[in-house]
Amino acid sequence: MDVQLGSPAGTTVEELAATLGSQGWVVLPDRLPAPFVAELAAAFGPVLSRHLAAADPNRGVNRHQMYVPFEPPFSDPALWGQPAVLAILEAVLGPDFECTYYGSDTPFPGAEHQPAHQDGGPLFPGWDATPPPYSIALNVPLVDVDEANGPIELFPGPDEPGPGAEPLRCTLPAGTILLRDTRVWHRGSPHVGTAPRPMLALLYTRPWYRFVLDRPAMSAEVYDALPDPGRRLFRGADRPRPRSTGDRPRLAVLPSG
Ligand SMILES: O=C(O)CCC(=O)C(=O)O
Repeated sequence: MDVQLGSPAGTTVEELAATLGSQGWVVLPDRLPAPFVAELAAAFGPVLSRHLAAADPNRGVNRHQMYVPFEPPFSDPALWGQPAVLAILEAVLGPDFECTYYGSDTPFPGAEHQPAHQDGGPLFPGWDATPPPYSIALNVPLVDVDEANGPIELFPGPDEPGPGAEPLRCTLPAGTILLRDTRVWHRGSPHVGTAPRPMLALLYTRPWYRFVLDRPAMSAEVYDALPDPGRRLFRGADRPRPRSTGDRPRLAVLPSG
């Protein structure tokens, strides 16, 4: 789908990047268009059903982390390559960042509070300084998130939140783009609604950072056909090649003597 967010209304890329850098998260003023979000949601349902048939909850009671296949409509650049979003990410992560994770989080009715956690900890634990961001999560809920269906909660500040800490509850319309530094303390909140709350989660990281979960997987043909800047963003993707076309490159054996 050929959709491109406009320049952020009333807010510049620089201002949004500055907010992301200083606060740790930013909600973008423009949402993904409703027809594209509906297409994503319709495709997500069957993928989730297949996952549920084979997997137990893996992020707490009634809560599933699931990889999202790099195939239409999820592989559409409208999701991973919005120019305004990439400009914000470049301002925060530098020019060489990659997309290193393609997944989702879905709490179901009955899901409970998660413990507050970071998706990526400090790079140098114990060092009394805050280095610039090294990885940013992009979250897009595929349904309207309200007080009932388990909004993600974000805690301000660099430190682990204490018992009385007040989080921001991200009640967001479907298609909203939330960018958050993976060092931000956060948690899933109880789901007391009636239907699953799917939220896509992509990760953009500086090139030297290794995230613990699997990278996006795609065939060499899909990778080679990616429009710019996809081949840069997904250069570290898992790209199995059919054996008949040769295996991964190996070190050359030099003739002796
Ligand atoms: O989906 C959510 O609300 C948050 C999920 C989360 O932070 C996690 O599973 O690590």
